[in-house]
Amino acid sequence: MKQYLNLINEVLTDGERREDRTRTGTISKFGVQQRYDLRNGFPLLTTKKVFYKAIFHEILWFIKGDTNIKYLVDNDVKIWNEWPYKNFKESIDYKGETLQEFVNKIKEDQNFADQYGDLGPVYGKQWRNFFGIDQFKLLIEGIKNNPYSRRHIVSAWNPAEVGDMLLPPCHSMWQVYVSKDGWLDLQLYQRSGDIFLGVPFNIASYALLMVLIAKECNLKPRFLIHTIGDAHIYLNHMDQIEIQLKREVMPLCQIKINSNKSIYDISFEDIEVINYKSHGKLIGEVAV
Ligand code: FFO
Repeated sequence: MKQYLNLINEVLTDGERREDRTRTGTISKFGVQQRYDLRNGFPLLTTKKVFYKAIFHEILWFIKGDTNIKYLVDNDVKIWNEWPYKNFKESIDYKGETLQEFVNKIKEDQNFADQYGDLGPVYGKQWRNFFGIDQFKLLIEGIKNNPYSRRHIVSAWNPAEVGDMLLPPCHSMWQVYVSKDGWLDLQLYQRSGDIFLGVPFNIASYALLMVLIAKECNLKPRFLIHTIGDAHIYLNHMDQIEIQLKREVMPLCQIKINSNKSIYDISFEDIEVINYKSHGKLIGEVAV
């Protein structure tokens, strides 16, 4: 995946030093685009080891229309924990619990999870119930019934509800294109991209989404076009970024869906990763 390293270089070369909401500090460039050809393999980063289990659970969680971290927590996926925890800390029920204690409570206490595990009307809600509209179902039906339409769009950005979300969607909208010989392309518009932590996840998420939609609609996945608004590298990720620039990219892995279930019923166990080779894990702190 040379494209990811190109993206890093582009931001380092053209970007500006900026302060941001989380007060971590970034180097940022506005308006970048990368193209991944899924015919060459599944775009899971090879310049660091990616915890893909989290990515798969997250996308299934979106498709289910779920917005509560309980499902993720029950499956040991930690990537969304910080935001509900921050919200809990600001509540009257907070009695000094650590993040780990908070997560254990989400796991063990359904009432607590209902009250403090929800992120608000984020991705799952908007995809499946945007003021009553099931955008995802309409998209699948649209691709099947009118493949060459220019309106295969799902928007997670609902201006009337962003204020109620613990974090407004980073990947805000996406469009599917069906080519005449049965290829499925997808373009994602991401308003804000954390290049070290989030972007590797976001690329693989939408690539998996393409694989799932293509299978459901009898098409073959081809181009993932990833457009990012504010593409930024957090200053506390700079060492990990430099290490990756020195690493050789490796051949990509493949992905296989081992079931004929509908896209609404596919489960984590049905998704198989084949031949994933990568360099070692790199740890970085998430900006909240
Ligand atoms: N907040 C920030 N600052 N950056 C982001 O990319 C995002 N996200 C969502 C929402 N909030 C964000 C959360 N996605 C990790 C990965 C994706 C995340 C949040 C955190 C992360 O820490 N990954 C580590 C560890 C994974 C693990 O082992 O659990 C890693 O990949 O090394 C953008 O979508």
